[in-house]
Amino acid sequence: MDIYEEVKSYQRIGIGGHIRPDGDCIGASLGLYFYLKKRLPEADIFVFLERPGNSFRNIPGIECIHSEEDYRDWEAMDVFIALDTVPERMGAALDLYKRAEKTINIDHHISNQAEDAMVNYVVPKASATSELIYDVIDKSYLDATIAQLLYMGMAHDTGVFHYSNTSPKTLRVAADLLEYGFDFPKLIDETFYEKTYLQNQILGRIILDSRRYLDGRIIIGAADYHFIKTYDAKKEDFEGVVNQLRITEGVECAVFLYEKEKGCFKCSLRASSDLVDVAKIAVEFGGGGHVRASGFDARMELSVLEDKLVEMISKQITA
Ligand SMILES: [Mn+2]
Repeated sequence: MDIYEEVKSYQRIGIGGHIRPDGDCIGASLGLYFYLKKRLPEADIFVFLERPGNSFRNIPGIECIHSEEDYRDWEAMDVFIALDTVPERMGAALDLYKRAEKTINIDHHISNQAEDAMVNYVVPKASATSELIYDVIDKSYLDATIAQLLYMGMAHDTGVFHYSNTSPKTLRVAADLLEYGFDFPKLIDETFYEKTYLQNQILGRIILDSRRYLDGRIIIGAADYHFIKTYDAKKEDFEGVVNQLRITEGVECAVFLYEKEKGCFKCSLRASSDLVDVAKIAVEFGGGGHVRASGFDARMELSVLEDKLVEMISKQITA
């Protein structure tokens, strides 16, 4: 796909991603935004994402993002590019996506069936949607701004280039992006590693109270409504918790349950080995994701949900 060819004849171009945008979603959206602005200076280009977390405060273009809760009054886009998401997970921007004359979908999620948009570029083996943006742009327009955004997206979705989705191509693309010169240690420290004191406190508490099953091959941590209220914590205060659980010795599958509203849990799953396909589990609950990282929402009692997950994961591990 050549994204410029797909959108060059349109005036109003919308770019959007999934709710609770992560580093890849933000990097891909803003990277593509700066690329298209360069190639189509006369076009009206908009980025629609829920407000990114505070750790992204210093990245280029962060102030250009529209985070309105309702777009029904907006004039329709001519073309809408959905990144790193299926339409259902786009939140308020779904309205603009639906009203657009042309829709384009670029994603690396295996659960994306690639039939929703008019033009689809879905490559599950790609490490990140940001890696796919690199594929669809003319490299002669790359600059330090675009490069650092795509690099950030790839770094986030690969756990800074160490998850199994990191391919030789991922590293070649990252190497090429580094050629443009930007402060990558600061970028990755600030957007990926840095934690607030509260985040560290919460992480400690959740690990202290975590539970292990199947001889320690499954670990589950949870933050119920009371916990969240006690610490006056926000969803971003729990970032990285599930990965910390996952790297516990002997763990094949880690689960983090977060009661986002009373009675409704957001569930994050991570697998350390090929014995568990966590995408399969998430899909059964109406969620999605990748073989080793997935998520879903469930309205269920914590103990019931936990038992159910332990049963499903155990079945896969011992199959
Ligand atoms: Mn992604």
